[in-house]
Amino acid sequence: MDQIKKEWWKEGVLYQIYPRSFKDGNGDGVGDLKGILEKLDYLQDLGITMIWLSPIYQSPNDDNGYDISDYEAIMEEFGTMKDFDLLLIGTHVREMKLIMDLVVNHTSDQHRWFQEALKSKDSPYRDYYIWKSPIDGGPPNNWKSYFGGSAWEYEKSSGEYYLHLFSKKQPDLNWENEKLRQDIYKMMRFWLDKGVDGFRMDVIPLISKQPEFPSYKFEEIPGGLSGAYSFGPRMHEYLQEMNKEVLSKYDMVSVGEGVGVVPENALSMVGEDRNELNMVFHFDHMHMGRDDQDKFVTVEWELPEFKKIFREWDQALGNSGWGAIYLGNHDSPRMISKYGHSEGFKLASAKLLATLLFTMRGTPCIYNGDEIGMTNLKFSDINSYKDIESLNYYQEKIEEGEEPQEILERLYHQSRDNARTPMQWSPFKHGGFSDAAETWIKVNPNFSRINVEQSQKDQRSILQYYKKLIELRKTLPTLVYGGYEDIYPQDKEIHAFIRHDDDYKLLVVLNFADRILRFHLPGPIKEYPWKPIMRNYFEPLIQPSLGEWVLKPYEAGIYVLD
Ligand code: TEU
Ligand code: CA
Repeated sequence: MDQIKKEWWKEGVLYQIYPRSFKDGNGDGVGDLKGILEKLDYLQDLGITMIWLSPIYQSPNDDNGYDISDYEAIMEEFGTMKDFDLLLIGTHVREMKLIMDLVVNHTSDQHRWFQEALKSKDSPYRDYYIWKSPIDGGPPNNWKSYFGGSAWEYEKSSGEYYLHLFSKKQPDLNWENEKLRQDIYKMMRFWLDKGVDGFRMDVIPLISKQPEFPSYKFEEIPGGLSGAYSFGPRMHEYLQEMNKEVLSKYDMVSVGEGVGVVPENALSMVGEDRNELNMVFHFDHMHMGRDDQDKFVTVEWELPEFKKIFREWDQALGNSGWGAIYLGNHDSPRMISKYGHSEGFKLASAKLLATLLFTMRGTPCIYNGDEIGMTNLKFSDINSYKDIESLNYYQEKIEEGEEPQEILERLYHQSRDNARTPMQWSPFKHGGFSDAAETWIKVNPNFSRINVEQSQKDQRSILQYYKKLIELRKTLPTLVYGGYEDIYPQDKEIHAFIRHDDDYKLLVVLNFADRILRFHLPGPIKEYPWKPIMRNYFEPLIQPSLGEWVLKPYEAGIYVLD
């Protein structure tokens, strides 16, 4: 097996910050850069080596910063470029890296380029976007927006439609235009020359569209919209050009948000020999547990499916690609509410999920708040929701005659706002997030018992367990570069796998059930003496006879072959 190339971004631990909700440094109820600067010691103490900031650029916030109106200015609510420079220095002096969110599939409709494009069909910026004439008096094809409705918006002064795969205030950029691409690369250099250490690339597989803009039978395409819109004919060409002109010239990391990426095509984007991107976030486990045709409808998921996804992805990326391992982000429900047990076995299940996160092969990514066990929040009315995707969905379903309570129940389980309630720092006002009268979105009332301050005092907290896991991963390269072997693939309740290299053979055993289970080590390894390195329970492991274990509900353990 050829040796995996060692890289700082493979050995590190990534932490995603949603700036709007992380910490309010100036008392206006909205998170900002000053607030993040205040918390850098917290992140360093946790053991974080790389911070990924969701977009902080100037934006009208139609999609909370994923609609950028000026790539080289800081969003007013978040602070100034000086605040950013201080944050970058603060990150670097603590020997952490700063990764920005690059959103170049689309801009805000308030971006200068789009405003210029609107002025005339002859504007040099007209072709920075995708315009089509009506067909039979309507949109040029049946493309749908991820946020509901058509992906085409009619612009009456020119009598043409423009494309927006997301909100109509997020017009798609035309990557066919060489000048546009050069302007994007120039902007990327602006940030990299400031010392930024990498980019998370928002929906990057969508940048190349099928030139004929054909209508799609979305229901017949695996992956639906993402399957149809991603990996277009020139995507690799664009990424290789970006790599040649920008990425390859800096000591940086590029991680693609891989909408539409599947095990079969992943290496074509992140294989070392491809000179495109370094690593990828895939979605297969995140799309588990929700209906393929309606993401807000929750469906049951089975552990063998979850294990199969991780096994297939580990095999697909193998030794020449690399993945980010995550269970939560700003677009999904809180991981403990989705995969764990946010009531009875909250502590054990949160630590079990963390054990998985830090023992898989791939760069672990913590989403802010998951390290203290933050949960979904049940809003009682639609006015508490802020996310455009959720609000559009609610409106669409009301118009279809659905009951408000039924729709709100779905939002409770699947809305992106679940992950966007303010970070809970203390048991005091607004969870220590802000001292403003009002926060931009409600704080989860459970901040009184789920908060950083409490977690720091309690040696048995989820936070302390994360710290130990991160420390363990940093001391055991086997957990970073070692091989991965699922030894219990079919079991519906237990996930057990081996991580191995020339130095160690490690066994990870995770009981995903909320009850006591007997576990029999399979085959040859049952005779081995396995010594526990770390477990999420403090009582001793029950091994009545070698090879058979008794696992408590949500018991997780990492063992070394003695
Ligand atoms: O999300 C892209 C993406 O994964 C969507 O297809 C996702 O399914 C969406 O959140 C609907 O569930 C990225 C950003 O992470 C997201 O916050 C932005 O809203 C979106 O792109 C547009 O920039
Ligand atoms: Ca603020």
